Amino acid sequence: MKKNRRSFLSLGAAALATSTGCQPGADAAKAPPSELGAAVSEYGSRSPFEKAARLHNSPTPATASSRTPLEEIHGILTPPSLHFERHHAGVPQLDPAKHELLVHGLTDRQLIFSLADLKRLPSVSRIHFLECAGNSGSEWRGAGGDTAQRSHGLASCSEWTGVSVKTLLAECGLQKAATWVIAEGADACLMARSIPLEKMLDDALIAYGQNGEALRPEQGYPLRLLLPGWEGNTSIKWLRRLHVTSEPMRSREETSHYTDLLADGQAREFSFEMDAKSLILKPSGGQQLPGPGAFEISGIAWSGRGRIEKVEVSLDGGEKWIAAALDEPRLPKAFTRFRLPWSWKGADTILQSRATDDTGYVQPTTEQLIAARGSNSNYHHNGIKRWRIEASGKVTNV
Ligand SMILES: Nc1nc2c(c(=O)[nH]1)N[C@H]1C(S)=C(S)[C@@H](COP(=O)(O)O)O[C@H]1N2
Ligand SMILES: [Mo]
Repeated sequence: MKKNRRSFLSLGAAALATSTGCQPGADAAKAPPSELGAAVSEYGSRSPFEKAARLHNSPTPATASSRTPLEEIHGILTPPSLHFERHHAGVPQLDPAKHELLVHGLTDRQLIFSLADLKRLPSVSRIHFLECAGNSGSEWRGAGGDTAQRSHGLASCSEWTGVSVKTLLAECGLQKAATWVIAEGADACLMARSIPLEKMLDDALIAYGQNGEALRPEQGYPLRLLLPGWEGNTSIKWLRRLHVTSEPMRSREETSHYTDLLADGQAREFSFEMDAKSLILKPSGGQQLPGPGAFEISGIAWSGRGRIEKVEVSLDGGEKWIAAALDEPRLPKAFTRFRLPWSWKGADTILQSRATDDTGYVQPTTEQLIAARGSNSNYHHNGIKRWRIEASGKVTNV
């Protein structure tokens, strides 16, 4: 990997200039601007030249979702303003001074926490991706979107700050029979999911912070449950209740939705973990290469079961696989950025990437996935994504 990187850089300035099309800087020293710039501001804004935007497909709040423009994001963190959204009854406007979280059921004490109460408890900050189980669902039918945003944009990655659910449950005291926790939101659909107590005591968070500021209303302001690595639907937003029980409630969201219908008519239920996945973003569908020469292939990989160990890239339709360099830090259940220097000769090319996580799980092809699970489901598609570079430099969905 190191060797590849060196040879990319050792092309030398002159070679790089011709291979990437950049010009030597003859009259670079133009006169500096003489006018004053803008004044300081209380809350920042982006340059008017920057146009990255969420893509939304639905005008009604009840079925709304919007997608992160993954191909325009640098590094591994998603700006809150570009975090994907999925909500089933619109975004409620909750007053943080009035919002409360009730913890009850099989606990020694029934407790109500205000936001101020929660902020007095020890806080933790961790970087994790969040991905809707339906992300890249259209790939089951080979109808994947023409861009990375369209096919895979229901995934984002943030630093989340809040209180461990474990800390909270310790405050309440757990009874012996407790095995499940029903989490309920304060939006009009009363979104509820049954979560095994084991997960709650492992790495579940009650988050109030997102990338350094308060959660955005779209992400569940003022409080959300955050279940690292699990299907996004379980990370209940606008969280208002944790009901400790001894069995799952079998809510709409875990029976008619978010189950995976197999070829034999049986359904997988409680398919919580998001399996390892990767995606090449540069280049990716909808982009146009200016012409043959040096490029950096770059993308993201993630696994709901742990850390990304390896990402391999194939430049020839899957014959040969080359290990890509992985950016540090490689955090568990978080996006990991991979990179591979590449010299495109101008020929029609199929690009694809394959992730391996630290459990040894290898990202399958869509064909392997369908052989195992049929193609009835909309959920949990983590198959290898292929992009085609046409001889014209146009990048298209395969
Ligand atoms: N209360 C509530 N929580 C919810 C939802 C919702 O509609 N209401 N949508 C779920 C779904 S399907 C997903 S994928 C994630 C999306 O989180 P985000 O909008 O912050 O990206 O929130 C989950 N939590
Ligand atoms: Mo979702």
